[in-house]
Amino acid sequence: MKKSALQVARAAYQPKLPQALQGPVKAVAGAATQSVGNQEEIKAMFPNTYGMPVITFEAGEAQAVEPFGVGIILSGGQAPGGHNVISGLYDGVKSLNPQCKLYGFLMGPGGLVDHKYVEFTDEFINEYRNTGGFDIIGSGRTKLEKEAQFESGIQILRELGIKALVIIGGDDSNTNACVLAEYYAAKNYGVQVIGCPKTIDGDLKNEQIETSFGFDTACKTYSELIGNIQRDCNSARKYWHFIKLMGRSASHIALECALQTQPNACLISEEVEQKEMSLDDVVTYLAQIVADRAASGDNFGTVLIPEGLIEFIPAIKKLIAELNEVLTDPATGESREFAGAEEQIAFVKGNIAPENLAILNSLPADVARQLCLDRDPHGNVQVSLIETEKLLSRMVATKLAQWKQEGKYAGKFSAQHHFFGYEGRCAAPSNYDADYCYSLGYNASRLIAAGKTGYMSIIKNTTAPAAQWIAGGVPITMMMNMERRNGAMKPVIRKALVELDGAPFRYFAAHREEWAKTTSYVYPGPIQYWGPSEVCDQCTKTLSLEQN
Ligand code: FBP
Repeated sequence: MKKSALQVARAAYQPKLPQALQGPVKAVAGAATQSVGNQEEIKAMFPNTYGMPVITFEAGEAQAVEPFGVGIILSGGQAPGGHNVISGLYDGVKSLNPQCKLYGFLMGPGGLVDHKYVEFTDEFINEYRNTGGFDIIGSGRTKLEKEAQFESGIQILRELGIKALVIIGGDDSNTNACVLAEYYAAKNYGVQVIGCPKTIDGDLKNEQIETSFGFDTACKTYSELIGNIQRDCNSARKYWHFIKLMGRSASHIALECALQTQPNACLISEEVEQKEMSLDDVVTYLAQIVADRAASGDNFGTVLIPEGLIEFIPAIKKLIAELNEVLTDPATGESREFAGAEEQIAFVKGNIAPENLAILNSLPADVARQLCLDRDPHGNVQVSLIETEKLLSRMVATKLAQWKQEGKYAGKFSAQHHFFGYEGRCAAPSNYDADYCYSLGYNASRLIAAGKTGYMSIIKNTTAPAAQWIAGGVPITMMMNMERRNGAMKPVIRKALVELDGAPFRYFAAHREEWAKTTSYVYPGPIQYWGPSEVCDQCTKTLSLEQN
């Protein structure tokens, strides 16, 4: 593989590890845990993996370890740092015994089911250290949830002598990891399952998980781009830039980018829902900002829009909930099959309540169409395919035209549109993500050696220097509650949405009026890998506000 000069220099970077992982460890167990909700139901569904304690690693005595095999899977959307989780795990298992083997299952969970794998070697791993992407083994969204898949998996795990499987994924994939851990434990198959918190969306976090990996690098990449656009915007002074940002559901990415770049407006889906805003309320809010700036002679600006916005507008949320039910076959719990998109849309329209049909019909045709079409394998609307940035700017233009006729507005409105998502998911990991991910992977090897299953690898205290980071594991059942999915109640990891009483949102809310009126843009520039620590080693503003 031909490498850029940056890649060559970056390959030599040795990610930092917490002090506790720099030598032999002992696992210190805390008190028994409970799930965050529906405790009796979750306990009954996970009799072998419920209630386990949180684990913290401390310095311990070296012990001889027999060689063993480990398998790893990358699941779901790409996130910067995945390769470092794998290299950390590789170095971790080799440090326990150089005869240990690490296998990667190809193209996501499907690789386990279909027995497609590679064995990692020093040479292979070294090619990918500190690089972005998931291309080392590829990723996929196959949902690992059926007994037949688990049974197919155990065959290859036994054949390869694998005693532990590490699944790198978001909330859905880690939920499935927990179901798999429980299944293998119940069957006494002797295979441990360990999860690892990944997603650029930043919504897999809680008391035990400070942040999901990739969020830091992705937000820094988007913020660089937004900063560049803002500088262009402030130079030409003739466009309003409508910028949609990834993050399927929660608005953490949009909020973090707003904290880094100080745009004129940033919508937060969770606030839109809490205030019960309609689509028209959202449009009026943005049009007012445009009109106020125009009154001061500024016919330019930037608006950040979270990808999942549409799902949080209460009337549309109700519509989507009914669409999800209608699109699921109650007999099988699987998605209904249709001959084509038109048949699917006609079926939906004929089977939803009149008030929801009215909402559907009131939406622009392209948005309505996307809402009626297929979900991803986890049952989510594919929000990345809905062009909310264009929808909103179109509606703002219409509102401003109306205000112009009424003599309430006299400015010029010309819009540009952007969608930042895929641009940041495979960026070379920032120092934070490079260190955090390597530590998560290395730490997973210690959870395996300690015989744990149904745990997620965790690294805490990450706003401190890496040596002071705290390594350990959290039982996945602790993060679960029951939620309605595809027409039935399911045990799932609770998603972390933006908390409106949390420090990051409060900081944003305290400053947004000023950012709307005055042009207070910040231009963060590109991620730096070498240089002063205050430039290279900063965590996200979200994390720093949350922790301090
Ligand atoms: P994960 O939750 O799997 O990490 O993926 C996040 C994400 O990047 C979302 O932000 C986005 O909505 C979605 O993946 C896009 O999915 P796809 O890669 O299948 O287009």
